[in-house]
Amino acid sequence: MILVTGACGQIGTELVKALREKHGRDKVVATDRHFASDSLQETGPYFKLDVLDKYELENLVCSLGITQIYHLAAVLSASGENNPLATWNLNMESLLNVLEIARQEKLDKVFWPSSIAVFGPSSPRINCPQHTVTEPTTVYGISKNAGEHWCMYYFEKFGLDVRSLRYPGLISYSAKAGGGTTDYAVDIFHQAVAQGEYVCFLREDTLLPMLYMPDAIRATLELMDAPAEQITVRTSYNLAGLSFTPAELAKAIQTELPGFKISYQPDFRQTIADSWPGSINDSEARNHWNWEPAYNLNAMTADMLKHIGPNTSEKNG
Ligand code: VAH
Repeated sequence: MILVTGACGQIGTELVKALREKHGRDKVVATDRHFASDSLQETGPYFKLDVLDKYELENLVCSLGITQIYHLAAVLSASGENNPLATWNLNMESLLNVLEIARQEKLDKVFWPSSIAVFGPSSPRINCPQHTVTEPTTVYGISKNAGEHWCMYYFEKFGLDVRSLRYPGLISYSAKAGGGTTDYAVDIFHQAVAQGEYVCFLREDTLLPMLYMPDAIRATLELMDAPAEQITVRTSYNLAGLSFTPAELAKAIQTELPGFKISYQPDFRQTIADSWPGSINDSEARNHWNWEPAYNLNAMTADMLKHIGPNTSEKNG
């Protein structure tokens, strides 16, 4: 029996769907601090849950016979800077609640998302390796960096099978991204279809590592299905898909929507983006559990526009 926290978020919305398809709708319990979106409630069990309430979480785990937890609830990089201590508290206390309950109840597995936000200005900018300097400059990145070491501690000290991925910026069409620095790469599609133009909050040449959500979900399921002995990185695996700049993404959109226009008004999120690597080396994930992304920039762009807007060929007249 699987429990997902943060089920209403950008990853959670897709991961609950994929887990329910894989394991059966009643084997996956979705939870979030919000009331559920209809689709989540229609497709299986849902509970409103505050992940900071350890007692409530433990009750749910024990009463439902949970054996795995996917703990997604967190505050992201941009929102996190508005309230640093509340971000640290939610991101860390909730993870420690999950790790402690998983240890005490001897759960089979835990998944926890980290991020390329654990890297900072002193990390290699291009092809950033798995093992290198991690000096994050956001509270989100600091919490993910610390969380990775807590995950490794619970694996080494208590034998808890907790696994993690350093997601790059994730792009999806079904749930709006919320509070991230890479959100421009989601918003741009909605604006391109709705308005035919987009004002980007990052500079046109800002290279960032990204991944299309179908690839991210598949990577998560493949990581969790791999034999434990193959998972030798117990902080969090680098994961890469594609890297591009806003200008390159706009160009890809223009091949489908020729009239689309972009302009640039960098804001505070530029400083965050500039602190992150432009591309990631994920050779450990490829070698340890056969990771391989499927979507390139053009395939992702075509699929996003196919799902977000009216048929683009009609739109082009
Ligand atoms: C953010 N989408 O922008 C997240 C992600 C690498 C970035 O972790 O905060």
